[in-house]
Amino acid sequence: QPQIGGDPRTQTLERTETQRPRLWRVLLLNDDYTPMDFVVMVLERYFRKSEQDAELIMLAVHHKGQGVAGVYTRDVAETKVAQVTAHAQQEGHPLRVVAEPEP
Ligand code: TYC
Repeated sequence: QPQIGGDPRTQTLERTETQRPRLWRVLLLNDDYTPMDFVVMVLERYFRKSEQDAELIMLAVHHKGQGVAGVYTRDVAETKVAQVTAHAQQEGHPLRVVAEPEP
């Protein structure tokens, strides 16, 4: 429906479809020092994984170098990165966590 006011030569068209936001992967990166138990705890507490899933993901990161901890909208992904990085630093672990957009 045409809008009231504005430039009379243009009109705004309504679209009822909503766009889905781009999703971001939160990746855990392997290192030689962070204890396996700490990584499993992180996956359970911050990424809501079961103990079994957390152990599988941790081992996959340990062997392959990196792995997906979870997929979220950008704000949530960035918050996870900040929270986990802060927790790891508090415990003196060098764990690296990053977010990247899904292709
Ligand atoms: N490689 C670490 C170890 O042998 C364990 C580890 C797994 C560290 C996953 C980081 O993202 C990581 N203690």
